[in-house]
Amino acid sequence: MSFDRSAVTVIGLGSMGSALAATLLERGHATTVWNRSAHKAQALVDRGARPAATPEEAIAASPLIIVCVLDYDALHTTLDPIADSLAGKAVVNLTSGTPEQAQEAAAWARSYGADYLDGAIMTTPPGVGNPEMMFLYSGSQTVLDAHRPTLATLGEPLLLGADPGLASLYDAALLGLMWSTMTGWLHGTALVGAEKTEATAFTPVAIRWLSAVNGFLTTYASQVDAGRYPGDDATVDVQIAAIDHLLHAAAARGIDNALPELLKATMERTRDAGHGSDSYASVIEVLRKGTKEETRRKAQEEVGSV
Ligand code: FVH
Repeated sequence: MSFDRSAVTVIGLGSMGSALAATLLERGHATTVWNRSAHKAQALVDRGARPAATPEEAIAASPLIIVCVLDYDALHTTLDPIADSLAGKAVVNLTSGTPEQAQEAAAWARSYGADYLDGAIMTTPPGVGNPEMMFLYSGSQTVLDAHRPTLATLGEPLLLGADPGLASLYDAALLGLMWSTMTGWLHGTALVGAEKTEATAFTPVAIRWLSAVNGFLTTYASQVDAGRYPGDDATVDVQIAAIDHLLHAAAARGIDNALPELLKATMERTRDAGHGSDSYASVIEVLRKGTKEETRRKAQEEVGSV
């Protein structure tokens, strides 16, 4: 059987899978779709997608299989019973999960003769198809090289390395960054909002501040890599004094202070570890130690439970 090289199958037609399939269709790819709840395929079929009656039929239709379901349980529920049909296929898994789940899925796919690329979508469904949006990939470079034009229609593909877990690892790290940034912005928005400043007035100033913060990150990245944190811009001691102003201003206006209190406690642990006159980048020493302590605690718990 011969294939159109750019033919693609999308398995999973929730909000994200539907956006992926719609974009592929728009860009002229022969797109076969399958979803557990078949009715979700209808809007795509109306736009030219080919509906598959079963996951097996969907896999047979294309050399490139994109999977975007809720989680890895859903992926395995769908594909395990028909895993033999994956032989010779390129599987691109855009389902969110942990690095370990991605590594296991890669080994599982390889054991059935499929080539596996894991991916993390760094946008929401409306951003699919925008070349400025990042699609992080890790695993088989062969899959990315063979299908780059198709995958590039979804967003800019960034290959992080051969370890299939890397895309999920970066995804987790970047979502953590997003949540802390958005919660910090919302805390600031609540604070100025208490004095009748609207979010739409505060936000342009906040965004301009974030571009200065970008510069701090660039400076501090080199310090983290070098393991030296010269406090020649602003020291941890100075930041601890400054965060008290935020805590006071927010408490006086009835704003929840859980986030800045956590930040202050982390800065104080950094100071207590001897980094008071170092830059803010030295907080990484406390965060890394936390990871080690957590790992040790878990290991002890596991030993204790045997
Ligand atoms: N939506 C987003 O903005 C984010 C952006 C970053 C990446 N995520 C991840 O993408 C995966 C899918 O997310 P989604 O937004 O499309 O999610 P839903 O709209 O809830 O669709 C879920 C699909 O998964 C199917 N599904 C669920 N359970 C099973 C199962 N046991 N067996 C087979 N399929 C299953 C579900 O099918 P149905 O309920 O329609 O029958 C949908 O197709 C996800 O990993 C995000 O973290 C999206």
